[in-house]
Amino acid sequence: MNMSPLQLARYQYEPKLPGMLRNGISEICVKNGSATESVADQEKIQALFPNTYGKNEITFEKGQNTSEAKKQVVGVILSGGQAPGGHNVVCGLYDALKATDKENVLYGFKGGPSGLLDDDYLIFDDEYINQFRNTGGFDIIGSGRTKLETEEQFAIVAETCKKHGVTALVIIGGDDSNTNAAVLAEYFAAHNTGVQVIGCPKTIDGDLKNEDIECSFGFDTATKTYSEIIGNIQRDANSAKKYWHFIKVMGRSASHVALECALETQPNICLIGEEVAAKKMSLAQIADYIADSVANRAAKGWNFGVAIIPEGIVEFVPEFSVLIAEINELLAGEKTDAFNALPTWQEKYAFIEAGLTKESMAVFAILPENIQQQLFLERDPHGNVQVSLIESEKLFSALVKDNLAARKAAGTYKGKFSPLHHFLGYEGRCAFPSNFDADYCYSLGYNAFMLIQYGYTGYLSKVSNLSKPAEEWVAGGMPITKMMNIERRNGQDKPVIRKALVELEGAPFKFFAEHRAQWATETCFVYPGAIQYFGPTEVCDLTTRTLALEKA
Ligand code: FBP
Repeated sequence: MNMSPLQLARYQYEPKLPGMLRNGISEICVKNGSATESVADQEKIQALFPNTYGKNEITFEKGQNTSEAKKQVVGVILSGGQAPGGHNVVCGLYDALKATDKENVLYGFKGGPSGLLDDDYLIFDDEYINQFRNTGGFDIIGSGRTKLETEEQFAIVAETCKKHGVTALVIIGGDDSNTNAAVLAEYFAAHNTGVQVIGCPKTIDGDLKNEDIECSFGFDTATKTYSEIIGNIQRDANSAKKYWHFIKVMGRSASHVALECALETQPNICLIGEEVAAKKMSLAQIADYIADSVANRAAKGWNFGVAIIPEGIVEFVPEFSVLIAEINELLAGEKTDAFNALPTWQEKYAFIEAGLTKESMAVFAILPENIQQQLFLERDPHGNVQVSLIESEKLFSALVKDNLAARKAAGTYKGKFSPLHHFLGYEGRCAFPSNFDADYCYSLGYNAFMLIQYGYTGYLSKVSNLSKPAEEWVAGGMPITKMMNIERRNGQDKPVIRKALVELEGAPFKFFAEHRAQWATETCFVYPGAIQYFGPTEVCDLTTRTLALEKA
C-alpha cells in the first residue's frame, strides 16, 4: 500500500481514552444509574420492547472488574454514510477485546448490514487492523444502506451469529441503524439467542444527538473540513472581490452542518432549514433575504460574498413540500409512462400545468428550467422526487438573480452579481479524523466492548462530557429505547429514535442569529485553515463551536 507521510505519522498516534478507562481492563467497574423511560410514548415503546425496555443507565468507573470471564466472539458492521473515525471505533473495540483475552475474536461483516445477511466477513488480526488506525474512510470492512428491520432478516442474522458462535454484535450507524439495533436486540432477547447488540452513534449530519448523546462521531471532522474549504473560498472572494459563492453543504435533513460551518467561518448568509420551516418562508422570501445582503454589500462597492445552503433546505420550505407532494401524486403509477411519452418539454410543461394546483404552479413557474426538469428526471424506486438531488445552491442563486434584476429595473440596485456554485459533501466524509474524532471514536469502540463484557444488550455506547479534555470524559451506556418515540413512517406507526433538528432556542442558533445581520453586510470572514493533527492542544484537540456553545 502506498502511504503518505501523514498516514505513517497517524499510525503512531495514540488515541486518548476517558480517564476511567485508562487503568487497564482489570480496573473498570460499573456504576449503576437510574432506570430509564423512552422520551415519549412510554407505554407503546414498553409494549414493543418487553425484554429491553426500562433498563438502567450505567457509567464505568475505576474499580475491580467484576465481569464474567467468557470467550467473546464479536461481530461489527458499519452502516450508512461514511463518517471520519469509523476505523477507530473498530480499533478501540478490537483493542479492548484482545486486551481482555487474546482468544477473543472480532468478525467484521462486510458492506454494511448486508454482510450479516450474506455471511460475508473477515476476521481481524493485528496486521490487518494496524493499517487502518487513525485513518478516515470505512474501507476497513465497507458500509451499506440495507435496512435490517424484518423478522425474516433477523432470523437470518441469528443463523449467521449461531454459525460463528457470535456472542455480540456492534452496529455503528445513525438514527435508523441504531433504531434497528434496538429492534434486533429485542428480537435476540425474545428468542433467547444469547447474542447481545450494542450501537455506536455515527453520522456527519450531527442529527443523532439528545440529552445523552452530545454528538455523533464524524461531525467534528467533516465540518472542520468544509469550514477549511469555505474559509479558503472566502479568502478568494475577499481577494478577487468579484464573485458570490453559493456553497451547499451536506446534511440530508437537519441543518447542523451548515450552522456549525457558519459559526466557524462567519459567511454573509447561512440558511437554516428549521428556521425556514418555523417562519413558513417562501422561496421568494428567502431569495429576497439573500438579495438584501447582495444589494447592501454592492452599495459599499463589494460585489462579492458567500452564502451557505444546507442540503436539506427545500424540504423545509412549506410551499415547496406541497409542490413535491403534488408532483408525486401527478406522476403516481402509470401516469409516469404517459408523462415520459410526451416528446417535448413544452408538452410536458402543459401536462404539469394542467395537473398542479394554482398555488403550486406559481411556485413551479418561478423555478429555473433546469431545476424544473430535475424534479421530473430524478425519481426514487417508489417514483418520488429525489429532493436531496436538487441543486439548491443553483436554485437560490437563480432566484436571487431574478430578484436583483427586478431591483435594478426599479433603480434600487446598481451592483454586479456573478455567482459561482459548490457542493461540499463527500470531501469531508472520509477525511483523516481530527484528534477529537480519533479519540472519541476509539473510546466509543473500547467502551462498546466493556458494555458487551458486562452483559448489556440494546445499549448505545455513550461517551459524554466531550467539551472537556478527554481525561474528564465519562464512559458508559444507555438503553437505546430511552431515545425512542413513535413516529409515522411510510403510513405506519413505528418506534424510532427521534432525529435531532437544529433547535431555534438552542445556544448555537441563538449565537448565529445575534451576529448574522452584521456578517451579512460587513466582511467578517474567519479562515479556520486545515485540521491540525500535531501541535498545541488548544489548536489540535478543540471540538466544534456547536458543542462549545451548547455546553457553555
Ligand atoms: P448517514 O445519515 O448514513 O450518516 O449519511 C448522511 C449523509 O452523509 C448525508 O449527509 C447525505 O445526504 C447522504 O449521506 C448521502 O448519501 P450517499 O452516500 O448514499 O450518497
